[in-house]
Amino acid sequence: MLRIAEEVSTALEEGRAVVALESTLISHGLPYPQNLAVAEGLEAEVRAAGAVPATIGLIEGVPVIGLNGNELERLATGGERVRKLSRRDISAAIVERADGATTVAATMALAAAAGIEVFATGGIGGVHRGAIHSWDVSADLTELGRTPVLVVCAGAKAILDLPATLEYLETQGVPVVGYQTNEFPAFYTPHSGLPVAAVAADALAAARMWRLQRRYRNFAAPGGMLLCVPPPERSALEREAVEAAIARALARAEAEGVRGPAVTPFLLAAMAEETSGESIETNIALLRNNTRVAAEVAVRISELG
Ligand code: PSU
Ligand code: MN
Repeated sequence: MLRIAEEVSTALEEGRAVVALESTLISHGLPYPQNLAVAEGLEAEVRAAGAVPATIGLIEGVPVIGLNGNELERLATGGERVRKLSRRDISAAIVERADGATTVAATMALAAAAGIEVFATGGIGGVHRGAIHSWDVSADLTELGRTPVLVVCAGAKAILDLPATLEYLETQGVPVVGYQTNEFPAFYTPHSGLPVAAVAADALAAARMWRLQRRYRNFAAPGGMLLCVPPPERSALEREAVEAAIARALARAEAEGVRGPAVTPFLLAAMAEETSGESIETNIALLRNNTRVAAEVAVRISELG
């Protein structure tokens, strides 16, 4: 049912560290050719930290855990032909033999099915601004409530309603842990002014929390954990400029009537235009940083056994 790359299945059998990576950010979150360079760069970050990368996506209807170079290129260059797949879309994509990029929700589901516990992304989806009218709440949040994967991110994307996103994560029973910070990061900037539920001082502390959450899953959180890493200071955007750019991006989405799964890719592309490409530089820097932390945590988890 799943095609697991040999390097990945061997590492899993031997109890070595594996880090899952998603493909929606490649196909729909970043423009070509930067997206392909990022996909390859993130795998290199994982390897440099001593873990094995497993980028996840669907190729001709087959869920692949550990895409090869040609497949990464196929998803990076496919544009609109590559579907954006949340968990609910997987079975239809298999039946129709489609190529698909997996969101955080779908990547978590496939990673867990393959036995991978750690996953790095940029920023998770969340409660959209105006959700009180649109009901647009990312399936990433409900997936975190039920699927046991440690997701390393820079918080939720700042285009979202961050206080509402934290409330929803609380409702879902998801531990939100700050990595060397007591503040929920705001994706493009390290500061949201919102508190996290717990703090991990280093990779070992995060690994211990995850191990205990799994050991005590019958009475502690049964699903995922969110480990939130602030974006590197040197690449962070200026807070007021970000808010102004978000306001313009949201106004454009509203004017063009963008709805559903198209909203997030539209807003990320609009943010890139509104910041003359700076948002992309920040996004890439935080992806690399999150991926390095995820690999360090995965190595610590494998050492704890
Ligand atoms: N992180 C990034 N860029 C992205 C995403 C995350 O830096 O494009 C993707 C993830 O795949 C996430 C999705 O699951 O955005 C959220 O989409 P939605 O709001 O439709 O659930
Ligand atoms: Mn949505």
